Amino acid sequence: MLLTSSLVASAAWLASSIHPAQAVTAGSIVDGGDTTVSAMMMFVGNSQKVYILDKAEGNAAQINGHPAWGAVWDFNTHTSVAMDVKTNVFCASGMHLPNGSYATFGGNGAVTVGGNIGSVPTDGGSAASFDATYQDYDGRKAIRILNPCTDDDDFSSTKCQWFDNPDVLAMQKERWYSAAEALGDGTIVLIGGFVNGGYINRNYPNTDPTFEGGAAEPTYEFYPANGRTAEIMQFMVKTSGLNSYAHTYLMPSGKMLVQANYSTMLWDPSTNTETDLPDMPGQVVRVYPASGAVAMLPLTPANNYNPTVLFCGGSNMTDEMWGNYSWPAIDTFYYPASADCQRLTPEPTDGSAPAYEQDDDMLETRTMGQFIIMPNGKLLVVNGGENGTAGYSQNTDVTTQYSQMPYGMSLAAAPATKPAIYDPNAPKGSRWSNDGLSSSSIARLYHSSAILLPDASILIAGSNPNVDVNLTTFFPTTYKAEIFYPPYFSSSTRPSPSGIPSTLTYGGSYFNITLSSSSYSGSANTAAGNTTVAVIRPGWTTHAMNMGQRYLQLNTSYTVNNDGSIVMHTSQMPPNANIFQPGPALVFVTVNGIPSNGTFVIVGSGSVETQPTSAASALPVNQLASTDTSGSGSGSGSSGNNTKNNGATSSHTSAIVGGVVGGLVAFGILGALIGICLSRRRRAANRAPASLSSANAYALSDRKARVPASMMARGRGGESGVVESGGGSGERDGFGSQELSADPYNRQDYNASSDWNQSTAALTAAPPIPPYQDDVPRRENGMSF
Ligand SMILES: [Cu+2]
Repeated sequence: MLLTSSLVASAAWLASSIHPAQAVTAGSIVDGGDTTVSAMMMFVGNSQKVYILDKAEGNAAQINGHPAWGAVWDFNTHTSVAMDVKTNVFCASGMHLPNGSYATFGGNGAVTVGGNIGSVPTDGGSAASFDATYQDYDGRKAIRILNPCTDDDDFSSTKCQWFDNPDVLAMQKERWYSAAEALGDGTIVLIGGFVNGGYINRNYPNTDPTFEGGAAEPTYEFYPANGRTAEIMQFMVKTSGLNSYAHTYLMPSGKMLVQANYSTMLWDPSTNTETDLPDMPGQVVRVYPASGAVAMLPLTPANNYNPTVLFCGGSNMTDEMWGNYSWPAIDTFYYPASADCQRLTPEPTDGSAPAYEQDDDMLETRTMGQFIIMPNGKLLVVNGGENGTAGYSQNTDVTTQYSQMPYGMSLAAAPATKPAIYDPNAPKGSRWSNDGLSSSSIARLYHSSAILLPDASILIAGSNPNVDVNLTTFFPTTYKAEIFYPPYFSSSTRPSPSGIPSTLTYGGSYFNITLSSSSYSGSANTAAGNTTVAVIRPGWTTHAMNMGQRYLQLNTSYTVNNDGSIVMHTSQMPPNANIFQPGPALVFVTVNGIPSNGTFVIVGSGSVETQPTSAASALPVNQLASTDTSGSGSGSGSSGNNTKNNGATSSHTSAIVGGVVGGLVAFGILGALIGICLSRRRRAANRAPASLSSANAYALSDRKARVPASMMARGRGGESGVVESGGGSGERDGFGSQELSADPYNRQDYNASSDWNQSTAALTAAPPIPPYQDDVPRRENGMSF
């Protein structure tokens, strides 16, 4: 009898799962199939599809007669197919639009084999408009729009494909590694970036911090521009060098937190005025290529929706260590990343001055770690390395020959393969734990990515610290995806809420979500008090960032019925679109720490416009059942309590490990001299001959792992076979085949996917964008990116 009922419970979980039927183990990392292209960038389009972008490179997968650098991965089958992308999307930024479409911004010029400049040169030979071999177009100004489609749509139709035609729709400036953040009306702000790539965004010494001779783009601009022209952001000048992929978070006031180098400010996008905030303690750099893990903590009724941003890891390399556009001055792969974490509440409501607050160190040093906010309000950190930085290069100032580079082109080493979980509500000293979490066998270094899936698991993919596809180096071009199952997957059943609307408004009438008694186990009255409704935007992931990622817990009250069903009376969004910008999101209902599957919703009006708001309606008072019944759902997640009633269990193991790592960090902070000594010592250790099993062909999760001499001398991958075929394709014929002739976001018929079914009001068409002419000379393409 007991066996039978547990089988039934197991079957119920499988039926409610939107995966293929397979048992999953909490804390495990399992194969997620192949991504066709290396997943440098990803976003979740709907409940079926994850869209993936790579740089233009020599992927084996072909589409329309050239290597693919776009793909779509199916959540149900864990398989992917190539999608055509016209322009080189290398190191773009991206963001959702209010109607559920996604946009990507900028990238690289057209390249050919080996990352070399494509066959149709432009800009005096420093870039290319097209390459005949890879058939990629210049993507530096591109704005590409995708309307997510489902299997009910025709994927071969124009409306399901990337709109990618810079002749029609483009930014005013050439940008890669720009920041992107949405405003409260859904407008996207693009900030800064490189014109033509490089390791960091400066020459050294830094004599032209504004433009770097034309290689830096210190301006911001809007999409849709609606007549607004690009303007210089003074903060980009101040932070010159370490200012690409700036961390940007819109605040409730409408100002934006901007963090780059070790500086911080609040920026008013309506007036372009800046208010300095304190510097990052310890001068730890969090932006690319230090690439710390950064996220806004959950916005909750308890914190009155006032944002706090968490910065973890990155690098405390000093100014002279960073080098310039070409490469770092030190052997970064021997230099420990930072484990330091700081919190910042940029707009305190108690009258205090904004100040960084020391948080618990991560359990390990980590560069390129990234935060995924889970439905239970905890943050997963995943991916990255314990040593070094993002970027790749054929040499450094110290190791001048590529044949002597110990990890090929990778500027990071010692992959951090074990995720960890941060509980923002736990007492200080006990916020981090990796108890019960598995390690991956795949290194996820530069150009890897991760994102929350609608079933509350996490998709992990990518890694390619190489100029072009290289399958035989230490840290190869990676096509394998993995799925991480957080501890709440220990529950055999999940809440199955009904009544979640397809759109949420800013303020207005509350709605009811009903949970049947099979959605939880134990006391109904207790479960009701332990239920949260969260709106999560997983964001657009690249370079260890999830641009636009936000978590907002809605206000709720409850009525518990005597049949064990629970009605959650749920408020709409707070009546301020700056707190959670309009656009697509997932709604998760979490009971006793166990989340439901996410339901896709559109927050706001679906259009780029000042969002309609109304006052929040009062919620009914809580009503417990007079006869408390027990739910028929089985099991309860090891993650235990949710954000509302957090018990904050602390782990002795994590405290001990944290202490050890903390010691290492303190050592790292001693500065350049000791850091370099340490580097030399590690380099010597790394170069000592040793045997290495084939299963561990790189220094996986052990920064002291040794690399055999036989693996140190390697050919220059991807440099052979450069094709320089000539110009006939420079006519941009490829674009002519696209029928759309206007900004696709502004087309009413464009966003008609059955999954969204969201009407899209027409926008005022943006005025024609004048061609941008830079007066300053361009630099040659750098070696490092
Ligand atoms: Cu990149």
